[in-house]
Amino acid sequence: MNGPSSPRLSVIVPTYNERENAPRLARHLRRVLEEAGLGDFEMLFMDDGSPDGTAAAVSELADARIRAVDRTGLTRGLAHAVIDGFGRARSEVLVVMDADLSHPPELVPLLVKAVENGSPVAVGSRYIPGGGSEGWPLKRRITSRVACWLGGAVTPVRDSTSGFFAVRRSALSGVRLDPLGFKIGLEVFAKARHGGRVVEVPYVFRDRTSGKSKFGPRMILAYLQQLVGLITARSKGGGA
Ligand SMILES: Nc1nc2c(ncn2[C@@H]2O[C@H](COP(=O)(O)OP(=O)(O)OP(=O)(O)O)[C@@H](O)[C@H]2O)c(=O)[nH]1
Ligand SMILES: [Mg+2]
Repeated sequence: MNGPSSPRLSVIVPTYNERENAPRLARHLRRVLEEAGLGDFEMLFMDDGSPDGTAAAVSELADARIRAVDRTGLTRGLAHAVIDGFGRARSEVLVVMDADLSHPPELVPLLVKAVENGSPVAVGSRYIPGGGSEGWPLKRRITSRVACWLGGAVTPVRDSTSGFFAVRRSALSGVRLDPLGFKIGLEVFAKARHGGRVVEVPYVFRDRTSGKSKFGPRMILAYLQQLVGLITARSKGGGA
């Protein structure tokens, strides 16, 4: 997959009804990457046929490095979209982030460089010194903390539910990722072959200012199911 014409990094962004946010993120991230000397990128917006026209809004940017992939007809869902993105991406360094600008584009060069410097996985982390979250109600903050604490059963990553990370493709080769629910990060942290070499880089999560959240009780249930799956796989000898 990785040939001489492959870009240096692939950024995979799952989107559903993010018409305002997705082009904004694309422009902002493009500037950050160019300024960091990482202009040789591709961005894949993995869209599940958003009725608000997200894919068309991304295509209007008319930059060959920025693509919207319309997944209409394929199984919908955040994890499905990201795993599909891993399959379509052409680079060795894969970055995953949300479209809603909760994940600061300025962190992406740090995550990429951590992976290029030998850490197979680099995670944007709210739960180490220097990290944090702004704008979330108490209920959401508690849910996130409990989810991360539970995630500790399968990975040493402190922000184990982070959806903002970079991973070396080779660390995923031969690894079967289950496309369950919302937390593809946890799946990657638990299963990628990183040998414990995981770097966490602090950032402050900011609640979305436009578009609607897709988080809900169903996501909590899916998370618990995912955890049980990961713990079972681990007890059978899988995982990093
Ligand atoms: N392709 C695809 N993307 C999705 C789906 N659900 C959510 N997303 C995207 O995944 C990212 C995370 O979803 P959010 O709704 O922001 O979830 P969250 O960050 O936990 O919740 P909030 O920050 O409260 O909105 C966003 O970029 C969404 O557009 C889906 O079913 N398919
Ligand atoms: Mg969000």
